[in-house]
Amino acid sequence: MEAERGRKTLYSAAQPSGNLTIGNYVGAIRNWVRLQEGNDCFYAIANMHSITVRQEPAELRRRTLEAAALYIACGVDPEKCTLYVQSQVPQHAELTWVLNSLTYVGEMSRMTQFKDKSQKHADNINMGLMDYPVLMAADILLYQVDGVPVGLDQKQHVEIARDIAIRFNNRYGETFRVPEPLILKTGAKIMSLQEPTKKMSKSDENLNASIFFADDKDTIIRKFKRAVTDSGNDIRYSEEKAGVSNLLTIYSVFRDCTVEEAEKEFAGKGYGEFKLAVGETVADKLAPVQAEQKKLLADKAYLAGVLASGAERAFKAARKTLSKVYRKIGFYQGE
Ligand code: ATP
Ligand code: LTN
Repeated sequence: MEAERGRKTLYSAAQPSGNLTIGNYVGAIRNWVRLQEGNDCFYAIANMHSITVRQEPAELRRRTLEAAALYIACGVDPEKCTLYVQSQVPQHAELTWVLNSLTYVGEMSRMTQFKDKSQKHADNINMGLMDYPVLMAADILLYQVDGVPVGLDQKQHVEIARDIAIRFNNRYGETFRVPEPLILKTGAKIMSLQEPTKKMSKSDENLNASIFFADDKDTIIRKFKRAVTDSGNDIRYSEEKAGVSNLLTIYSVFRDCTVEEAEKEFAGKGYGEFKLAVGETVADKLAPVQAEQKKLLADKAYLAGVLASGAERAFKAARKTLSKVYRKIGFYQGE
């Protein structure tokens, strides 16, 4: 972000559909924390997106609060940004309905995530799963934002949001600001520890593939020790060394150094020592975040207050855009 160009409005969200992984943190949440300084940020817990795959209701409710507590524990500051739960702002669903009529079935069925999730949940290819990017476009466009900080896997969805905004503006006149995806140079796609050519995902069936925020130190170290690397022995970032490169990226983010500095630190050392150092560094960084999350979860009244005032602020901003949209498309809004 070019801070010198003044304050921007930004939007992002993550689903409460499982335990958050260090992939979510490295690719997105750490950037949310950085960008809340000097910008007007809206950050949401996208529970409406979550129900596109089956959820257990009590678990979804619990995870929604856990996600809120975790963002705050990671440094998202509700005094500096608007933090809220998506389903508490009805305009998201309302704008989705309007945008649905400007979106083609063909373009939705070509989305990578839709194809992946349809394969994974072959018994539940529901309309919501296909409509997911339109709901995401509504999220973003309601707040007239300049940028959307996300991991690389969500770039395609931000691009479709841009296309829909441009389409609407062309048909009905200037209404939406057209947003840019904001993707970090380092860490935009953290890979699975078991299959380093695949994205680390919170819904991976192999629990050894992902590091969760809820993992304890022993588990974290064990998972890193088992991480798939290669048969070589040099700790170097390169395309042919997906596993080692992924570990170097994770280490550099959690150590707050560059990948080159990390390579230098481990020059001549073995994979075993390297993996242990990565595990210890990550575990030591997560421990205080876990403790803070636990503390926040013990104070439900505080969390409820934060989310209520976030929803109220979001509602006001969203209402303004939706009213403009309704006017443009000819929806009766009274005299
Ligand atoms: P799933 O893995 O179950 O499909 P998800 O983790 O991709 O879910 P979200 O929780 O909604 O879905 O993602 C929140 C943010 O984290 C998004 O900006 C996404 O791009 C980012 N993100 C998710 N996984 C990674 C990853 N492995 N590396 C970098 N960023 C990621
Ligand atoms: N689909 C996103 C989460 C999400 C989002 C958004 C991200 C929902 N609405 C709006 C950015 C902007 C994901 O990461 N799975």
